[in-house]
Amino acid sequence: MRFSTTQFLTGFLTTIPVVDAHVKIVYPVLRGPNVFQNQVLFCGGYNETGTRVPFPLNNGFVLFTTAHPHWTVGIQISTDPDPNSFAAFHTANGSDQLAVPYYQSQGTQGCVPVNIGALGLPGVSDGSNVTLQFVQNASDGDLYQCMDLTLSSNFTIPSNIQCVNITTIPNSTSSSTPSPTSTIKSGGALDSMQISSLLGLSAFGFLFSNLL
Ligand SMILES: *[C@@H]1O[C@H](CO)[C@@H](O)[C@H](O)[C@H]1NC(C)=O
Ligand SMILES: *[C@@H]1O[C@H](CO)[C@@H](O)[C@H](O)[C@H]1NC(C)=O
Ligand SMILES: *[C@@H]1O[C@H](CO)[C@@H](O)[C@H](O)[C@H]1NC(C)=O
Ligand SMILES: *[C@@H]1O[C@H](CO)[C@@H](O)[C@H](O)[C@H]1NC(C)=O
Ligand SMILES: *[C@@H]1O[C@H](CO)[C@@H](O)[C@H](O)[C@H]1NC(C)=O
Ligand SMILES: *[C@@H]1O[C@H](CO)[C@@H](O)[C@H](O)[C@H]1NC(C)=O
Ligand SMILES: *[C@@H]1O[C@H](CO)[C@@H](O)[C@H](O)[C@H]1NC(C)=O
Ligand SMILES: [Cu+2]
Repeated sequence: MRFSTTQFLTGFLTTIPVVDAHVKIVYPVLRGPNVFQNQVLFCGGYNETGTRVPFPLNNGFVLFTTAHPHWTVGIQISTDPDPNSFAAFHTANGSDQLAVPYYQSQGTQGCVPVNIGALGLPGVSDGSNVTLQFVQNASDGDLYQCMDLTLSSNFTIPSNIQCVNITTIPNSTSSSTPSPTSTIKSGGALDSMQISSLLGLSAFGFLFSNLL
């Protein structure tokens, strides 16, 4: 979803040209640079495998920030050396092969523990290549981001990257959420989540610090 200052809250957001507010993976590195409008596509718009980065075989995590107050996330896993379609993240019976089952939560930041070594996937061990596809389902549907990894039993995530959930939602978001009707009247460029996020100053600051 995209919106510009001229579409809404003119005068309040005078210095902000365009803001995209889907989801942003903080850790690990993505298959390719994040392009917000492509998050609705397979692997966030990247079909080709990227440069693999080391990731802990056990006790890793995926850290993300988001401007959607309420969301469902899950993490798919593929052992295909070049996973280039949703099917590469499926089990033999066509269901999603999951490193982390889908769960519902809320807040501006989520940290999802990922223990790949404990999944018992055939052939997956120290040194294996895997790809994770992070999926977030919130107010504007499914969003995808991929991470191409090489698993290592001796790799430690840098200590400056802290696995923390921030589950609080600014009070203003719940009290001043406009109706879906008013969202449509604004031109369809904003959903109620975006508007309510912008109406909360702390959420607004969050957008600047984390999503731009
Ligand atoms: C990725 O694959 C899809 C499905 O085959 C295709 O529609 C899309 O154009 C491809 N994207 C790129 C950037 O090649
Ligand atoms: C599909 O296979 C997975 C394991 O590979 C299993 O957990 C799941 O229950 C199966 N789903 C169906 C619908 O059979
Ligand atoms: C993992 O991927 C890297 C880079 O693509 C490749 O050089 C390496 O041989 C692969 N390792 C395995 C075990 O397949
Ligand atoms: C995501 O949410 C939409 C409705 O908001 C629903 O139709 C869709 O099935 C959901 N997808 C998943 C993977 O849960
Ligand atoms: C860590 O494990 C990898 C194999 O996964 C190995 O190549 C590397 O030498 C190890 N590093 C250390 C510091 O033990
Ligand atoms: C974040 O919240 C999820 C869902 O409740 C939970 O599974 C996970 O362990 C939490 N992460 C941390 C670092 O507490
Ligand atoms: C948010 O609301 C709760 C409960 O109504 C209140 O305790 C808290 O002080 C409020 N926080 C802010 C920042 O206004
Ligand atoms: Cu969004």
